[in-house]
Amino acid sequence: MTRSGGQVLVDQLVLHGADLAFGVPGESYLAVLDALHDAPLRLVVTRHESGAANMAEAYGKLTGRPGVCMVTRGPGATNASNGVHTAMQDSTPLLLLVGQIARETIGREAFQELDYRAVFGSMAKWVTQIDRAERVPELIARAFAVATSGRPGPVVVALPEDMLASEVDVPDAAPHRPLAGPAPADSDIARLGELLAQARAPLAVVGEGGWTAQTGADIAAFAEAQGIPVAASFRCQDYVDNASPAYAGHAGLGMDPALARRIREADVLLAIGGRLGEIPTAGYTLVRPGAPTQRLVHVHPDADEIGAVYPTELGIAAGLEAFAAAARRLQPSGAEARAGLLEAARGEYERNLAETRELPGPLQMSAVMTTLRDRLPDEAILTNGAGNFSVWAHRYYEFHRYPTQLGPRSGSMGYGVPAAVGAKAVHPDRPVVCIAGDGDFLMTGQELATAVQEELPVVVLVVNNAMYGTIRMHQERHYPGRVVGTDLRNPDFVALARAYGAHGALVERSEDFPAALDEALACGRPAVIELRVDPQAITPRQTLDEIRAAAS
Ligand SMILES: Cc1ncc(C[n+]2csc(CCOP(=O)(O)OP(=O)(O)O)c2C)c(N)n1
Ligand SMILES: [Mg+2]
Repeated sequence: MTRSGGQVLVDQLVLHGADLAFGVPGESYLAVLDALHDAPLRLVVTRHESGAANMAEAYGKLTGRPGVCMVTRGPGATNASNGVHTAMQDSTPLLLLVGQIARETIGREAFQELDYRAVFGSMAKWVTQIDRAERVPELIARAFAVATSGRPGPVVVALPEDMLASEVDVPDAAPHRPLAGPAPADSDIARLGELLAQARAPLAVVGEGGWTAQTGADIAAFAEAQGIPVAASFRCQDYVDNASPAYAGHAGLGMDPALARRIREADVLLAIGGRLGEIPTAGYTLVRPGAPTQRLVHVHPDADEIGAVYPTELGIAAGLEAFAAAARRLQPSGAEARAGLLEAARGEYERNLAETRELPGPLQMSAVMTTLRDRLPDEAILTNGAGNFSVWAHRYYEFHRYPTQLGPRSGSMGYGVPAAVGAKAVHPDRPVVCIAGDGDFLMTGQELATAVQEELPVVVLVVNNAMYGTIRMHQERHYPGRVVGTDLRNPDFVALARAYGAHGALVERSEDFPAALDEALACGRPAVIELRVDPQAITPRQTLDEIRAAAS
């Protein structure tokens, strides 16, 4: 029995477990679209390829399986590159399928021709092109394996259109079975016990790819028994239940100085997953590349990441779930000698959570976040893009379940709306709330049309301060009073939402937000709430004028 290359491809996606795909159609992959006509795989069609790629990225974060994104050659692929970059920085499994020009025209710079190995070479975990339809099962199986193994990441596969249209007789691949990742050696766990026995001020930092809810539960139990505070790496706040007595806060942008001090002064620093990158180390100042003052224990599923930036006292190349289970079984060692440490770190976290400063304007973002914290159930999913507005979300919201936070560790604006749409497609029964800035929202806000078309009732909060506020803040710090390129003259967000067929509401005072939120959550349609905030309220700690005065 023969099938088209496109049909073979779709059959492989389905047998490897894909139930959703996100994309913008193109004439370069008509045979794939045709195969989707009767496939048990829902295609969510977006209005821009960055929307599709970021929805697929969100799918990857939520399920641990590669999010599938389908785009056309040239401009379709370059538009999607934003999501590939985020998947790489965030260690998220992603499969970007690109319709490619016909094989016989390659190398002539034909219409929309690109060499994807070159374009995505430094952006993706692996890039390939499938030149013979007979090899689609083999190479798509490899794509699923590479995207999910070790440090998960994005894989890009170029698919020449004549290859997709050709008819072949080829068997399917075996369904992909994700690797559990190796268990840590007994000697490594014993050495960890020895290091902890001597530790007076240890701290664990959890983060990035390969996490599961079970990993989080085991790490919380381990940390509570051992008396080790746990910090969440940048935008990994849902990795451990924030109600755990061991949870000590978020090592992200706008980090609590008390937590920064604990990281800097830790005697044993236990990095569980993640890379201890630039953000959780406050620009590599809390942990020094080459010569950290902490005794570093780095646990990572990919041995290549261990020792890549910091020399380690103990490197453990292991699956995080296997490591967490072994750590939980470890006899507590040294916990009495550091009695009171958990309570002290926890106390700082709770103080930071409770402390709010009254900022200019009748709408306080801290009150908005407290309302969300009080009103949303534990399974609600929160998404955000990049901008100062996200600092309030990170500081004043609490997460209790993994995975419920979708934020770009790449720092890409425009992530929140597509991530929310993707999340709602995965979990239609859960509330999904996106927090966006006015600048951030308009980078991908057209995906509201996708939410309306696909009947995915997400709630988007647009924090409108009429500027690219983050950059204005940096401007005032470095070039006080010289404002260039950061003011925004915005559309009427409520009218814009309604034009899309969404619900729209404006909130200008803190006390009006709870009712507006309830209405948006209950309306059964995608909803936008514009939160009009005072431009002076630029961070939870300082106003714009204060930043300018301090710098002048
Ligand atoms: C795709 C992308 N472009 C540019 C930037 C640089 N950048 C970071 S924050 C920011 C401004 C964000 O403005 P807004 O969404 O209105 O949030 P605010 O800071 O005002 O709260 C910019 C331009 C970025 N991080 N990502
Ligand atoms: Mg803004």
